[in-house]
Amino acid sequence: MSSPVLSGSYDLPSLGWNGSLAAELPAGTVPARVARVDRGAAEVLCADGHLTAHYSARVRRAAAADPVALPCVGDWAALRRLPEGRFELDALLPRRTAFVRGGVGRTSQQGLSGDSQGQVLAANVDVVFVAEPALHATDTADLGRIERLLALAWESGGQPVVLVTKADLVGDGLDFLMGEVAAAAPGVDVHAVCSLTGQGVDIVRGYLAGTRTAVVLGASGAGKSTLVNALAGEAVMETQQVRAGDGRGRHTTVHRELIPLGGGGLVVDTPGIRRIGLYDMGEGVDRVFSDIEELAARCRFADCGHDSEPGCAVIAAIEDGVLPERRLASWNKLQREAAWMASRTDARLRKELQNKWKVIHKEMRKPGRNRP
Ligand SMILES: Nc1nc2c(ncn2[C@@H]2O[C@H](COP(=O)(O)OP(=O)(O)O)[C@@H](O)[C@H]2O)c(=O)[nH]1
Ligand SMILES: [Mg+2]
Ligand SMILES: [Zn+2]
Repeated sequence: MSSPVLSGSYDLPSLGWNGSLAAELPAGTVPARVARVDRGAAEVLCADGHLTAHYSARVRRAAAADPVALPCVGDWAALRRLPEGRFELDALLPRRTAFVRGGVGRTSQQGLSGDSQGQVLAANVDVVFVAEPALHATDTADLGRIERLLALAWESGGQPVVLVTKADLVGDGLDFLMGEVAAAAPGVDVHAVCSLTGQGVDIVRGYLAGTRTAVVLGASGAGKSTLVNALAGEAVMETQQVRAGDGRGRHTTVHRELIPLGGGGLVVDTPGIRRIGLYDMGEGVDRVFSDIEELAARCRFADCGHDSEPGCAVIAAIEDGVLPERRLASWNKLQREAAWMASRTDARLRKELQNKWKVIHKEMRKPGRNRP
């Protein structure tokens, strides 16, 4: 049986292939970029086209030991051609960046539950677009969602950018809205986009110059797939049909998927994630709240709790209307979550995680190792 070729052939450099990746490729293998994953197999883009490659026993074993070793969208993989002509995904090349989420959910007892193992949502991503629809972005909870996604984005190693989508829906309110969002995203570019009229789409495309790869995050219905289609110039992703009555769409995108854009660059569309947990987030949270960190440095007491202490620069900024009170609450919440996550996982292990896949994949490439 040969691997089903779903379409044509890909020019590797247009997918981001370069000399430093080539230097990591194990002998006798063929490079491919993971476009989508399913259980036990990945759809990959390579010189032989768009095909399905099942995981080798070695990849399955590594992933069973640590989910971080599981192939994910955006990964560069080494394929091995089996005697029957089929390709097997036999190793991952070192990841340049990785978008890792923690396994955090809620339980009635502790408020939070989770596991200490991260899950890689996308790899080798240069830009993380956080899409928030104009319709909802004034809502306090949604500014909080922007902050949470930005914390993850900073940790991923990619450049975070906030996109206020469906800009056509707010009319004159757009300037105010953009100000609110910008205040929740210090040091981050914020752009208004309307995928229907094309407003802002070229600005978004500008982040994908050359062979840069972006991931689009945001709630279901934020307009992510519609934006991806606008970037591609054709309907590559299915978008939601608006339901009669409440004007909201239904879930459509169910897989994370890497889409090479005709004009250069690649973009990963994602389904809406209901609640995305932090993972190894300390620095990401600090960056999202850099304005509060700066204020806190000016508090009278070094250990100020920014609650009711005298000489608190943070409280003073809230009283002066410079800092929204919501932001202090959001900072406290994400810091607690980051600290809780850190307490669940060994600090040394978490540090190691950042480079773990490099080690794993070096191990995986040793000839003869882990062979049955
Ligand atoms: N008014 C308006 N509607 C949009 C815009 N972009 C997307 N939508 C609509 O919002 C709904 C959800 O879009 P979709 O791209 O499927 O959202 P996703 O779940 O984030 O992928 C669809 O009905 C789109 O037609 C926009 O810029 N303006
Ligand atoms: Mg979608
Ligand atoms: Zn203080």
